[in-house]
Amino acid sequence: MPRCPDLIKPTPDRLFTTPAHGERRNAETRLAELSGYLTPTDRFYVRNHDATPHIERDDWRLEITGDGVERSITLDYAALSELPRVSRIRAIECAGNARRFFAERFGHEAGGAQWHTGAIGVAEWSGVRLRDVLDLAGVTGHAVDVLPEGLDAGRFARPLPIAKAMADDTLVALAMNGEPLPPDHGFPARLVVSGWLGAASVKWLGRIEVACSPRHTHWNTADYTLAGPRWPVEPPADGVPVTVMPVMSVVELDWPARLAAGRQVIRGRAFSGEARVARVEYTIDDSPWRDADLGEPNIAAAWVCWSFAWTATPGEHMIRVRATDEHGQCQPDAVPWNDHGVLFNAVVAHPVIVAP
Ligand SMILES: Nc1nc2c(c(=O)[nH]1)N[C@H]1C(S)=C(S)[C@@H](COP(=O)(O)O)O[C@H]1N2
Ligand SMILES: [Mo]
Repeated sequence: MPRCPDLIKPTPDRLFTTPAHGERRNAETRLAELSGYLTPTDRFYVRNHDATPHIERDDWRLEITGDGVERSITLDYAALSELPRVSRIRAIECAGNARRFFAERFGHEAGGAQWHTGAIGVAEWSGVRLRDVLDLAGVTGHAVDVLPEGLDAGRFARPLPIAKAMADDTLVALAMNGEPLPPDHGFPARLVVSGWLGAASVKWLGRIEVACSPRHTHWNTADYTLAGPRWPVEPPADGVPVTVMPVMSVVELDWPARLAAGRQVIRGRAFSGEARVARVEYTIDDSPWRDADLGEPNIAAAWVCWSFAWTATPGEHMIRVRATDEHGQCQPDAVPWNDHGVLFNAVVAHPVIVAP
């Protein structure tokens, strides 16, 4: 059986791993296989709640409806394509990225796919502004929430507040890295919601409701929330719905990494949902923290590439990295438990085995 029978794109061992409890349809990027600033589409992680649906572009329609628009409308692909074109380089990161570290630190698993740190990617997304699409239906001054719904079997849907929906960089993307969206990434149209958890970026858009009252779905009340004994509850949610992703860094090495002794350049990426990353520091085996070099470009809500040189000596080592964004938000040493295992952004010790 292939790694992900519910996906269309190949997910070879060279490019992907499978997170535990995420079999069939979740593929984690092997960060060691990154090179340029953007994540190539063939190695971009996939997180699906159902099998990738087969959608023909000519049969596809997008309905805009709800009590927050003056009239319901239905658009086809050609109508959507006539709106002004925009491109943005943005990350999409699953709220559950790095979930497995809850198990490591608390002794039991948080529910969901046990991702390492590879449930993040950065692409150039091209399409139209969600604002321009909604305006075709006449958004009223009373609209509160926008609820995009997917055409996959479970009709995945998670609402956004109207202000975020109307933001200049909230896109209905039709293309990824210069090519039409691949089926697994939402063909023919998906949202890209800058800086927010991946679940906001609904794939295979089929319907968008603009509502004058708050919307609630499974995915902002019973999942993708910070929930558990120590968290407040915002009914009808079981906790606090996740929105912006926190500052985070990843190392471009397998887990554990195997390196040859001698001079190595260690590389990685650092990301913050709302800001540019201002600083990346590292320590090896508890040496004093030092600054890594930051590359260009450094785009808010995308990521920055970082690197440092290291003379690796044979044996087992631990690399720790921590990023700080331009607002002074820094990766913590620990995060409190939450039942769904979202927003793990604590500093982790990356194991490295250096051969003699
Ligand atoms: N329709 C639909 N949209 C969806 C999902 C889904 O299962 N169905 N998964 C969401 C989640 S949880 C994430 S993290 C991102 C992943 O986007 P990617 O598969 O393009 O990397 O898509 C989001 N959009
Ligand atoms: Mo996700």
